[in-house]
Amino acid sequence: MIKPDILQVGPYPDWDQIPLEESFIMHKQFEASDPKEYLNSVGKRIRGIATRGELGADRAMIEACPNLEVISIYGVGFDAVDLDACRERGIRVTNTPDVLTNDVADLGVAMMLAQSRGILGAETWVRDGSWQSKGLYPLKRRIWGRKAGVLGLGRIGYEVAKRLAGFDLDIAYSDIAAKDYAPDWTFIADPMELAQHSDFLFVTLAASAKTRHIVNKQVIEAVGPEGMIINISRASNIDEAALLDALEGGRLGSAALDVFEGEPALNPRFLDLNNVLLQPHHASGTVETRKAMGQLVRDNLSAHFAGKDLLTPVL
Ligand code: 8YV
Repeated sequence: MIKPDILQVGPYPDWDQIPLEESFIMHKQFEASDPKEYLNSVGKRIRGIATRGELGADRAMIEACPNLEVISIYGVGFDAVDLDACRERGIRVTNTPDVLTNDVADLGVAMMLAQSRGILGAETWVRDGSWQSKGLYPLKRRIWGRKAGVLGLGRIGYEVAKRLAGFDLDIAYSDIAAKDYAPDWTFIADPMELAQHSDFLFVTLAASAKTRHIVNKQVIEAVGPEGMIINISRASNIDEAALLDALEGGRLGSAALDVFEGEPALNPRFLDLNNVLLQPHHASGTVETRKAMGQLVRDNLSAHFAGKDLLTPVL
């Protein structure tokens, strides 16, 4: 069988790269010195794109590949893929839901715990000798018994809330409508009211043009000087400039963030703040989950080229 030509937008671990190359001709755009020129040179051959959640595929990339049939995303988020451009051309799109849900939820809760209890600062306190020279570490805030708000009770939000229930937090959530699978948690439709209610606001909703800056200045300030915002979704869900202003001005207590506008570069204002926990977009970054994601990327591509049903279609 002739191997289909696939445009590869970003690198994968060897355990994915090797099997990908066994089944497909991989064109590694990310290795090209001039990615645009590279795309123009291989575009006509390309029948599939393998990309990552945060890298996506924009209209220019899709248009440069006139024979494109399928885009397989290594990630659950499809906000960086131009779905309109895909619809116009009948291009199929797949992602990797479910396999990463628990790890993303784990990291969100771990970030809340780490930030609330000052775990990173406490580690430094031991290592730099402050424990001996200065004495006891400054007191931090408890999490149990306090109020959590989950903005977006989809797969990931649900797993976050389930974990928080295990930590004895009082749980409320916002979504388009109340969920019958969440009878024990309080539904608060309005994100602003949810923020007012919450000591910890978890941002777990899938990003789209509609959710851009859903966490705006008012929502951020409603969480307040004692509150924390945890973002394990996409940076675009929060007005980052307003977030920085509120963190700098003490109108928001703290934040724990796995995602940033323009990542991996980030606004240098974050680096001067000691009330924010910064993580390098690695919520799904465990060996087990990444292997499952890579397998699903390949299985979706193989299914498409074998004329079978896609395993996890977006479009
Ligand atoms: C990944 C993601 O970190 O699932 C997503 O949408 O952004 C993440 O799981 C990313 O796609 C890996 O590069």
